[in-house]
Amino acid sequence: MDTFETNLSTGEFADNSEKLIQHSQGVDGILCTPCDQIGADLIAKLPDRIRIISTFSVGYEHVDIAAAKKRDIVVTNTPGVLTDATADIAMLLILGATRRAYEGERLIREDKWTGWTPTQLMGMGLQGKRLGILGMGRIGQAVARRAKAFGMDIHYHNRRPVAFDATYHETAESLLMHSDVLSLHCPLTPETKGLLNTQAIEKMPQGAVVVNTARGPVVDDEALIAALKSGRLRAAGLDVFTGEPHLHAGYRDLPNTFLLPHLGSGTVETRNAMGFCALENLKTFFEGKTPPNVVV
Ligand code: 8YV
Repeated sequence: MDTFETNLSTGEFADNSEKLIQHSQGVDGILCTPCDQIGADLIAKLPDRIRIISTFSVGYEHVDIAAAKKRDIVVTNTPGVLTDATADIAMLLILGATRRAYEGERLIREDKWTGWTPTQLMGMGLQGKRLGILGMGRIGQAVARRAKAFGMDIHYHNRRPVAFDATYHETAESLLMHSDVLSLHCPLTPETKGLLNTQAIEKMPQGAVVVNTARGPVVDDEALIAALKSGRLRAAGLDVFTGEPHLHAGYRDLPNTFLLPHLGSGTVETRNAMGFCALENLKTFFEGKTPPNVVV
């Protein structure tokens, strides 16, 4: 099997489709990441012999699935192996945002801590608070399991109810109304793009917290920043951003944001497992079998 060189670190390939096409000459399959934008235009220009696109990620919004299908190109992803690592980061964001971790860190690093006081940097406790999970797939459920151990009351919205002991909301609107902390776990689709906009935020309880480990564009940045600035929302914990790595500068200026550079799956164990999973998809395909994680 020939191989395809991919950029595993930055968004360099996002506007570099010429390089992708150039590298895909003479090979049969592509191993990519969400940094590689593989849209319909690019797929149309790929050599005929390309038969599979294996993405090193669970999300596959960067590949135009309809265009791949049209050309009979198989698309595979790496679900399952990054569930726990991503759920851990969601909990870190929930804790970091509610307990004001960034503000505390900054006090220490800037040497501005003048000593313990009874009311210093008081955060929001999780016990008995409602965690709203938007998208109750593998990762959503793993977050729910963890949050239960923190005493949270779990609510969720999903296209269909799942076998999980939590309160199901038929609409996203109802979930928003009942979320003291909202954690996003839906895929990025035309339906979910900009889902958390001003109108949606207005439905949330005063002083609620938003956490995003899904995809940046699910959130309307201007709306979230305005709500964080005004105090309508208490805090946000974000691991993903629109236009990564160039996030909206407004997030950096706010004390009530806890920000991470897309670390959801960033453990040695998980990235290794993702790599093996992506390779297994390629290997089984070229052995003439159906790969374990076919999207198309
Ligand atoms: C990956 C992710 O680390 O798998 C996904 O969809 O968002 C991340 O956890 C990233 O996509 C790099 O491949």
